[in-house]
Amino acid sequence: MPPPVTTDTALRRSTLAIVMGGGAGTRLFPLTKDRAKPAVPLAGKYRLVDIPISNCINSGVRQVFVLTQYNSMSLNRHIARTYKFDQFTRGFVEVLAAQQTPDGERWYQGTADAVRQNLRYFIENDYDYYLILSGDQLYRMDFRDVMQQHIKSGAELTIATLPVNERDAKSFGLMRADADGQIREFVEKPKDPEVLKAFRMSPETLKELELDVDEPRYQASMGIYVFNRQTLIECLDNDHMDFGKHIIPTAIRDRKVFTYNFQGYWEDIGTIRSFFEANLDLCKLVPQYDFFDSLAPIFTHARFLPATKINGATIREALLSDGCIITDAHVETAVVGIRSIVESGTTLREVIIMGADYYAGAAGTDPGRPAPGIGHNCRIERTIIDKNVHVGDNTVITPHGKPENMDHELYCIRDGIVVIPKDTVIPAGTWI
Ligand code: ADQ
Ligand code: ADP
Repeated sequence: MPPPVTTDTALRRSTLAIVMGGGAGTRLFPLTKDRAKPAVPLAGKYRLVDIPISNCINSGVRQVFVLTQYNSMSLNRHIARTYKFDQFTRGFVEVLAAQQTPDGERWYQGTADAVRQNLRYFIENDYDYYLILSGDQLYRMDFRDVMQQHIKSGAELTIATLPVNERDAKSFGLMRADADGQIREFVEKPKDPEVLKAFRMSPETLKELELDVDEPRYQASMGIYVFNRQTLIECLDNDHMDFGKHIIPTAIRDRKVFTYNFQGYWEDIGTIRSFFEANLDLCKLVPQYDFFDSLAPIFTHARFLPATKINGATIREALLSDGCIITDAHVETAVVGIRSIVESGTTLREVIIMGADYYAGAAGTDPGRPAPGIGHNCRIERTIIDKNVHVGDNTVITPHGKPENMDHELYCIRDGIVVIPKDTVIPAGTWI
């Protein structure tokens, strides 16, 4: 029986959120070379982890653990500086890194293993519900709706789902549910076309969701789960490593597992390509994701940076963060991160510059190291430039004419997008 929680406040207090902060971090490499995945900068001034945490705070859930494979300075610093609650709210956001556990220095072997290794912290308090979230998705969801539905349906486990198309279906957990939402079948990332076909959504469901009945769609797991306390404990009482591969398929056979149908913008941003595209989409006239929603704001570290200064430039469809100086440059479809310096004669087109942690000459900086920023007369296209990168004058960076994927001392190319790792110095006149 689910516990008799009725009021919103009681519900929020009895819910613990667990953000899955990433495994080995290979898919976003080299952005994860020196930092944990949740600390990867997003949209000029945020970090990936700000999305799930802000969704929690906006839903009243203020008890959050972030599970990450390794501790990075920037993640701990960001969380410590950003998420502070007063003593009346019982709120906290804490990072649990794999290497820190006293059970031995064991990396998490998968998502379920990560939760299992930290289970003692999660059951320490009398939480009734566990909200398990992914750390690399761009979306806005009111978890109060999910929780209310979870309780109303009498589910032991609820999985948030959304319809996906045929091309994407293979990379998701897919399911088939009854009319009342109980999941009867589940398959994780099916490769066999026959299996895939069996999971197509029915024309009736497509009509209900106001979707084109002629286009095949599949009901996909968003990797967002609500577990009842006892269900989580029992589901992890084995040595299964992954939620998608093991825990969920087993639970569906033995327990009441329901779907929560989400409708709205949702994007997985866990690969270089999807991360790049989701960032650039934010530059469009009307982006799909709304950072301007003041009722459910996305929180981040409040910095005391000056307003951006523009000394003459042409700027089209760009996000400019605080503390930048742009001089006579052409910036088109670009995300310009905090403290970015862009010098005259430079063109940026389809570019993410993550900005810098400091300005030239800041106390403690190495005077011999060229300052972060983009020099004069550069041309940069389809590139992600990580933080604190110096790009010398007259540099050209473009993926055109190069392999889709490659590694070089100064840069990597992933899915046709050039990535310049954090702290790189690109000498003047370089042609990439
Ligand atoms: P994936 O995202 O491919 O599929 P997974 O690699 O398990 O599954 O990652 C889920 C989340 O956990 C991601 O945010 C990831 O960064 C994080 N994570 C992975 N390994 C981790 C570890 N060892 N420690 C901490 N965090 C870790 C899942 C489901 C599918 C569903 C998709 C939706 O398995 O069924 O369709 O999410 O994106
Ligand atoms: P932010 O959220 O502003 O990106 P970070 O935690 O990444 O914060 O780091 C920004 C702060 O870190 C700066 O205000 C600066 O004090 C300090 N910092 C980080 N790296 C350096 C560096 N190489 N030199 C000087 N200061 C640095």
